[in-house]
Amino acid sequence: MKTLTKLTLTTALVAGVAMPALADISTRTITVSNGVAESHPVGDGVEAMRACMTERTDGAWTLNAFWSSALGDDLTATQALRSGTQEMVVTSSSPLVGIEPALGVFDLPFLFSDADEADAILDGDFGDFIAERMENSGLVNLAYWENGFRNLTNSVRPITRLEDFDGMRVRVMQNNIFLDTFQALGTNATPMAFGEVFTALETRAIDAQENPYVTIDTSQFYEVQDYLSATQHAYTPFMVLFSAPIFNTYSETEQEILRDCAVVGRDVQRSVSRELSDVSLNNVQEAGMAFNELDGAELNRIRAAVEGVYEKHAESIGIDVIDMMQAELAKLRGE
Ligand code: TK8
Repeated sequence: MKTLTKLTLTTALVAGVAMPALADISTRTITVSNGVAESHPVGDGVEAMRACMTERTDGAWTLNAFWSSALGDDLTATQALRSGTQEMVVTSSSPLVGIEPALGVFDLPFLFSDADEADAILDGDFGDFIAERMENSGLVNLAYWENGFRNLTNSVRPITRLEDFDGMRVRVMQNNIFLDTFQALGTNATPMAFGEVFTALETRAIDAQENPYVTIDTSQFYEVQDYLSATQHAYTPFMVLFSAPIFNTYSETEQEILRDCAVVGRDVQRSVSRELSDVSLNNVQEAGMAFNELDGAELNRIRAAVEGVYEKHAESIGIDVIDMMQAELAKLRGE
């Protein structure tokens, strides 16, 4: 009797009678990895994306998430996407400049003045242009999520003026623009994958690192760092990347579900990120970090010290890319 029912159902499915709306949706397990902890707003974004997928596929898809670099760092995971051995990663754009040099534009110091500006650029023509470039490298960018404005933490002294950076051993992302920015500030900068940062701070192999408040909080850097200074020196995006070799085997309906659900996740992720930012700033101070802001005149001196980074990297990023970014920003600023 059981076999008969199954047979009937199979026949109906093959004939396209049953569940016509789901006809081009297969059962799939999608792996997504990230370097941050699940309590980071990326966790909320992934959860929203999962709920969206479950609804749209009627439960045919499973989204398996791995946190805290459990599957390796951002760059390793991204290479796995390119070779088709992993579906998805939520990664900072910065470690991927070796794959797509144009991404370096997002690493330029003091580029965006606020989150609205970042959203407008990332969700507009410029973001689309970068996404198209990624496809040449076997990567489909489903959406831009928020990493955020970055701030320096260290175990030596509060950064209140330009001279305070002097000689500090700072971890930077694996990215030449960050490396040069921090060298220009007088620090001893070392590129390192995110997953190694906590231990390097704990063992005092390095003195400092820079990340948004939510990351300093959710990765518990307050346990191994004493000072937090609001340098706000760069805004870096997260990219929700999907493996192009795998994406190309999905039906059009499935591709649309991926894109739509990444945008659903984006809206949740960004709003949680912005709500949590102040909470995190408060948390890390309660955990013992000394927080300071920098006065305008000092911030101007810091900006002036890193100005040369733009010119030094213009050619490798692409002069056309930087011009396009500047033109878009001028438009947004009504200049
Ligand atoms: C997490 C990283 C991290 C980034 C960094 O995988 O490396 O400092 O800001 O959040 O992408």
